Amino acid sequence: MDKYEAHDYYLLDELLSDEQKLIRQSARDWLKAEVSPIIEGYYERGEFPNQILPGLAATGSFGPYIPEEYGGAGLDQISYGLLMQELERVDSGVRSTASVQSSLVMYPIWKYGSEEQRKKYLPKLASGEWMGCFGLTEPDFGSNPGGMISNFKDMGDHYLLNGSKMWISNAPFAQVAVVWAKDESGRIHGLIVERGMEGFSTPEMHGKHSLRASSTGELIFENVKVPKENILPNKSGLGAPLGCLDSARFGIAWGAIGAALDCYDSALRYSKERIQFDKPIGAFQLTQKKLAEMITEITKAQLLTWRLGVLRNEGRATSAQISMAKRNNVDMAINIAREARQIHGAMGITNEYPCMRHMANLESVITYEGTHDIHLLITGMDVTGIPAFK
Ligand code: TGC
Ligand code: FAD
Repeated sequence: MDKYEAHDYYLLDELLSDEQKLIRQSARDWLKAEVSPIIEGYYERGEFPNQILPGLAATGSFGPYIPEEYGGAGLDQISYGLLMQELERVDSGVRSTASVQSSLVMYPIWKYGSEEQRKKYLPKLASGEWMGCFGLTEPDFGSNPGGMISNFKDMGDHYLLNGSKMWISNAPFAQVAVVWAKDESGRIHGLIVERGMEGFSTPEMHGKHSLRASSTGELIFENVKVPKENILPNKSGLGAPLGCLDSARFGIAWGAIGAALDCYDSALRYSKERIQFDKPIGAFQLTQKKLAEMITEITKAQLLTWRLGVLRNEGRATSAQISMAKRNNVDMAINIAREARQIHGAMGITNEYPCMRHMANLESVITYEGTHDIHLLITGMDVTGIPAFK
């Protein structure tokens, strides 16, 4: 049974609207009833629970901020953040699926797509009838996506796409892929590639010790004929995919707090129940130090993301501010998962408690959407004005 209780040490709920709290509560109730009971099994088997897709869509998690005219929920950025927090409280893989669908597939179609593309794809993506994936990373170009070699040629009545992408969330079951590739002049564009196009395949990647309840694959393009109307017309260059990453990284900054809260909540409860040396382990100063530091770090992260949400609602959040929150909050969450696992002793390594699963998941989260060190360098560049990537 999912005994999770939310923790709000600085009464930040007072800063939320009734609508934001309602959206969060509905998602929490649905997740407790439908996803918590099954997630460990799917994680162990290394499968994504496909049957939860309609429920995820009903919570508004697919395109929370996409306007209602395109099938989205038309919510503000803080609501989006709260939804990602609830999803990641249960599992980072579940949040990943929603992040990719919303920020990496629906967002570019909404922001950079034509009106025809918006009408064709967004409602089906919002309802979960179609799932999408986002192909930026290549086998030899991870942190440095600008070096990508996937490319397309203008053949007159269509584009001819060649190349490959690796580590792509949702790829094995997605109907639609937003793929970033270079034109003949070397400029990066987004193309919408659909399952069934000849020469396009999506083999699943196996052997992950992390994010096991999320499906990850490759995208392979062998002379794929992409119709000309499938290019995203309104933005090109590396800034286009990086703009999508801003939205996804914002969601991760909120989501990581969910994983941290779940670990803290479990450790706090366990520390009051587990007796050693005739006392609950929560009575020992060393356990209290761990718990006190956890709730302090969670509270700081909650404040950071709340302010970031306000700035994003006002259109004032910078990419570097989002980077800082992604790096800080994921690092905070992974450290809390490790400490919480220790408070559970040997039981902490079992699937009766969520800490080890969160800890393993967060190893992916600290790497994808820009590694911890890349985000550190983004902050370094922002404060000095000097890029240190190359
Ligand atoms: P650089 O020269 O700095 O920038 C190129 C152009 O992009 C602009 N730009 C941005 N635009 C919007 N948002 C941002 N965050 C931006 N950052 C940069 C920049 O102004 C420039 O524009 P212009 O007009 O001057 O051309 O590029 P660089 O090649 O030096 O690279 C910079 C760096 C290292 C920060 C960037 O490449 C980077 O962020 N690398 C990390 C790669 C990454 O995050 N990949 C994520 C793949 S997707 C994923 O992981 C999904 S996980 C999904 C899940 O399951 O949740
Ligand atoms: P590399 O870039 O090879 O980095 C290796 C190490 O070198 C890292 O520690 C890095 O910080 C360090 N490093 C690299 N460059 C520098 C530098 N200039 N200075 C200092 N240190 C540096 N990508 C997608 O496009 N779509 C997806 O849906 C997607 N989903 C993913 C799902 C999972 C489970 C995972 C694990 C990854 C996913 N990714 C996806 C890929 C992810 O974005 C990349 O793994 C990430 O950007 C890092 O690239 P890399 O793994 O090639 O590491």
